[in-house]
Amino acid sequence: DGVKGRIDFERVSFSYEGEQGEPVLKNITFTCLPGETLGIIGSTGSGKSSLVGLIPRFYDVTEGTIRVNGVDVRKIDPKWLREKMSIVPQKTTLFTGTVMENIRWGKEDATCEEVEQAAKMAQAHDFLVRTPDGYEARVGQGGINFSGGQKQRLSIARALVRQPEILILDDSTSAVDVATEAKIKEALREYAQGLTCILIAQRITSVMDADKIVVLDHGELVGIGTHESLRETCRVYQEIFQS
Ligand code: DGT
Repeated sequence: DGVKGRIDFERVSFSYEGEQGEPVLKNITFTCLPGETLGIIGSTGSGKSSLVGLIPRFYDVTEGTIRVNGVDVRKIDPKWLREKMSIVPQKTTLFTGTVMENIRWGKEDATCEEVEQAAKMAQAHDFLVRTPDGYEARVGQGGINFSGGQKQRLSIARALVRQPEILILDDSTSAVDVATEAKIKEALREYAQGLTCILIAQRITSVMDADKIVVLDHGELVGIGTHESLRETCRVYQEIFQS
């Protein structure tokens, strides 16, 4: 199990089908080791979401290779891949139904305890138990209207209840305050040991304590390293840091 949750990008380039011109990703190489947290940062349109979408094979690479657990993803059944990983997309998608049903979505056999544990890590448990119906509260039409940040936390709980090997958060804490975001990350470190985590973020504070950070600029990897090293060596990172 030494490679569980490992991700390798090897000279990966990618263009969306039928699109002419500059590729969306150009010659990207990096490794994310099992249990590591990898941050991805870069201006809007730099290719962050496209990059993570290649891992569960929402799209396939145009050139190069992506390996998950050492195996070329093109040789892996996408169904198996998506079992192993949870992606929280930028836009949360809750449906009309109870909170419990929403968190369980994708793992219908999860016990109430597992749902609660996931909600605790995602920092959703506390606000849920403060609502009159708790986990039985209805989401959506006629139900409780959660704030943007609360919906993001429910989406993260949904991702965690599946107990993935790889968790990908695509700007999923953008509406969550910095203190709560820090609590989520702390809970993940404490309870989800061995989980490989990829965090796309707009703000540096969201990724600065990651094991390493990939800096994207117009589809190119222009820096990789810790916050400290990038702050000294990567111009694009410095610009984001100062903005
Ligand atoms: P964000 O979310 O605004 O911070 O931007 P990123 O960094 O996540 O960038 P991404 O990967 O969404 O977009 C990179 C480029 O790819 C950008 O020029 C828009 C284009 N693109 C994104 N999604 C699609 C798609 O589904 N189809 C096509 N044809 N192009 C797309």
